[in-house]
Amino acid sequence: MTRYGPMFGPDYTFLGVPACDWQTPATYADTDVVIVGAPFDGGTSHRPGARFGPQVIRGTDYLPHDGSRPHMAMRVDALTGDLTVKDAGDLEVFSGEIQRSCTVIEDAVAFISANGAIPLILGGDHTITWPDATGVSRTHGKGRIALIHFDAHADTGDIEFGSLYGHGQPMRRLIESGAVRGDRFLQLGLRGYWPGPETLDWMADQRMNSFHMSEIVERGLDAVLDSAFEIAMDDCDGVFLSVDIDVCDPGHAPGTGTPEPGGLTARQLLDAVSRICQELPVVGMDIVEVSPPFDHAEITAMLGNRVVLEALSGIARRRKDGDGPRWKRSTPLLEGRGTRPEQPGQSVGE
Ligand SMILES: [Mn+2]
Repeated sequence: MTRYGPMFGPDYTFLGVPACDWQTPATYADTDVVIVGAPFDGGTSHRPGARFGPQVIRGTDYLPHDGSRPHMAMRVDALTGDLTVKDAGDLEVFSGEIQRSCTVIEDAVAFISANGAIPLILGGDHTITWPDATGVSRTHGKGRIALIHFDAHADTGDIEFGSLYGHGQPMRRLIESGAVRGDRFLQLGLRGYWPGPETLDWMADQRMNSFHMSEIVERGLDAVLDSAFEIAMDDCDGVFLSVDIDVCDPGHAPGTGTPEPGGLTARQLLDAVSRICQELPVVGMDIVEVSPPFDHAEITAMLGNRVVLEALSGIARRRKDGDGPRWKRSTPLLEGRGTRPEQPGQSVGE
């Protein structure tokens, strides 16, 4: 095995799941999801530190790192039994070399995807979504995947600080290359003061779908997700899910580089990620911008860990249910009997 391991600190896997080597497909044959770290923050425009994101997302949990996490409500264990997950460690990315790092990431993601697993990339700053989604599109086809993007910022800048590549520009580069269609971009949670009018005009020209925080507040998150799902599944075969942790309010995710007040709650983000992974064919995912040096009491690190778990549990539930109706969050508890696993043929909640 030529596994590179971690760029920083000891070699542990996401909550103790088995290790694999992304360059050796035999080490992840029949594996549903391969987690890989991209500890790159060389594209950060403001506070750095997201290079330390992968290790804290992997390990920040008070429960044993035993490779098992039965989801109390959804009745699936996404780490063992109902889904097979392995962790390939980090990719070797030097934060001083953006283009070389992005090439490494794109090739690894494309290879994992071509070998039949869903790549789940732990960032790193948001620059990496450019190679992440490009890599997945190399397997699934240019313009064939929709991109659901949670973020305070649109990340559609053209040239920032004199560079074409950085954490404010990945979405523009993806649309320009044709990897993702502008009109199959679903952005949720935008707010604040960036980008400016010129970039917003460009986004409108691309027919991007941006659901601002104000719209989520007015219509409700579920209604907005319903609209987004309809567009995402129109003439696309799969979804790439990109979660910038700064979509959450800084009170819920302080450890990030460019915090913007007035965002989603942690609860809303977890519910949204769960719904997406249950209801849509997710073929790739990344979680980015967790910056431990700016975190407090591991609030952001814990949320990052739970976003990954909620996504995996949603994927596991979808695999179990097939493409049928999604598991209902409103399933009533059985009064006085606790909550029991739903058995086939047994009616629950009557
Ligand atoms: Mn972003």
